[in-house]
Amino acid sequence: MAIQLVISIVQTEDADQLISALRDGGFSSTKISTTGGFLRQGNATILVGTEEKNVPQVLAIIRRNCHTRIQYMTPLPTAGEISAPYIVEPIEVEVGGAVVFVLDVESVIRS
Ligand code: 2BA
Repeated sequence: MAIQLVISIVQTEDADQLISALRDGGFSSTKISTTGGFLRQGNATILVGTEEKNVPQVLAIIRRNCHTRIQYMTPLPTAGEISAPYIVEPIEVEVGGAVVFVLDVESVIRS
């Protein structure tokens, strides 16, 4: 029986709904609080270990429950700009729905 690990990085706002939908679908999950390297804002990483044949169902649940949103970030001034008058213009960044990695699992051990 081939097991795969679905790692999905989702927005914090979507995490609880996603976990509930996974549970309704019969899937166990683990949520880890994480931080995106670009925006430096909190997000959530959801781990689901499941049989390979179930992965399309898990991906469909993720797709249904994770939404695209616009976030704003304020770029930091460079060294040369700090002393000069500096107008901060927030930039729009589209985030999500989810960034998903699917990995083969060598073994599952419960002890
Ligand atoms: P962040 O790194 O905070 O990135 C948030 C959003 O910023 C990204 O949304 C993307 O639209 C944009 N972005 C990221 N890096 C950028 C750059 N160098 N220049 C311009 N825009 C950039 P998503 O692609 O939906 O990613 C959401 C979160 O998923 C990321 O949060 C990060 O935590 C994770 N992620 C995305 N790609 C990843 C990867 N290849 N490896 C590991 N984690 C990843």
